[in-house]
Amino acid sequence: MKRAYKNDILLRLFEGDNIERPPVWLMRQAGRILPQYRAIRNNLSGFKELVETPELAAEVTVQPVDELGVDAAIIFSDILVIPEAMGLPYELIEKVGPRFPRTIQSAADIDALIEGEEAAHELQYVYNALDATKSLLDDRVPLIGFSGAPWTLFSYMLEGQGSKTFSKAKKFLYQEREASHRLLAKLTSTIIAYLNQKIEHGADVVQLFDSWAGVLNKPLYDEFCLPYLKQIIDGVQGAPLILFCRGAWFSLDDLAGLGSQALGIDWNMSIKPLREQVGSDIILQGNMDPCMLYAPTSEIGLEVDRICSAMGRNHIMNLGHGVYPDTPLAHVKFFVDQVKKYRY
Ligand code: 1CP
Repeated sequence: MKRAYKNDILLRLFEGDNIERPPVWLMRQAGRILPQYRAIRNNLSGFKELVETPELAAEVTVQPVDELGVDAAIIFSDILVIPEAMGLPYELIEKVGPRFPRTIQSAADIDALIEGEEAAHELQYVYNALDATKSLLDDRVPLIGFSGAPWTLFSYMLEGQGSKTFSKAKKFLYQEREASHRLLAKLTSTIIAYLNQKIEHGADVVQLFDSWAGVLNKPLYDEFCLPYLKQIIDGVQGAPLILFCRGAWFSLDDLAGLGSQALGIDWNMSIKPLREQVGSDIILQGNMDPCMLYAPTSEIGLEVDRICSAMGRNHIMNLGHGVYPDTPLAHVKFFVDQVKKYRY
């Protein structure tokens, strides 16, 4: 059943209403920038305890709604819960980042992973966090659920951590083509089951993060990404989907044609040629440079207005990637308020 929200501007956009301004939220708004988040986080054994404790995950999910006045909440979790559910556990090392103690080395490692509904069933703590968030939100704003895209998760499972070049993961694509497809297919079936469960548990919109799309090129993206993204878009039912493929400017035409309701855009893409390329019907999300939030507020204001008017209607205001942890909170609030004052 559709729920009525006190602030439903994001959902009205997806329903095709003529809204008066773009909805606004920030990638990585939960955690990182808020002192309230740090206060909760500092009392815990670590990041994983927060992610795996539904009441606490719900609390930090709702913090940016209270503190920043954003038009949507995004569930506090991480993309790396999926590899873990499939049989490859991750650790989060303080001040360093995520690490996989074991990585995928061979086709046999891929065969050992579970997938689909069975893997998604392992993520009950995420669904419980959605349930807890929905009651804490009390119908104030819609809730966004998310997943990493197959290629981005594949790259962490091969590399064991972040990388500048992702050359181990790319080498596997070139050397172990069949095994690569098997892993991407297993990830795809898991992502579909997982996102559908999130929607069952109250996610109103879902976003797919293909954060490392930009290390590939068109032939690799065509072969190893687009078919799986298409399967996910077709298989996820009951909520609009935002597809954020960072750096995938080489495949924009294809991405716009996959059937998602919205495309996330990073700040390296110019709005005018992009709008001409993808047309005015698809919703675009983004694309302010997160670094711009360090600028004086007068300049942030001008940049918000410039982006909103260049995008035109069918736009969700956001950054072109996640907000940086040391961004001044007052500037983040200014950014949100400026969008809320904008009128078409
Ligand atoms: O509290 C801490 O110290 C841990 C830092 C942290 C946080 C706050 C990590 C580890 N993950 C998160 C939360 C998180 N991750 C959210 C929360 C909801 C939100 O507010 O948006 C989301 C959506 C993610 C998604 C995520 N995790 C992505 C995709 C988005 C992106 O930024 O491109 C990626 C690539 C990750 C992996 C990851 N998890 C954590 C870190 C530091 C990283 C990046 C590692 C790297 O490659 O360097």
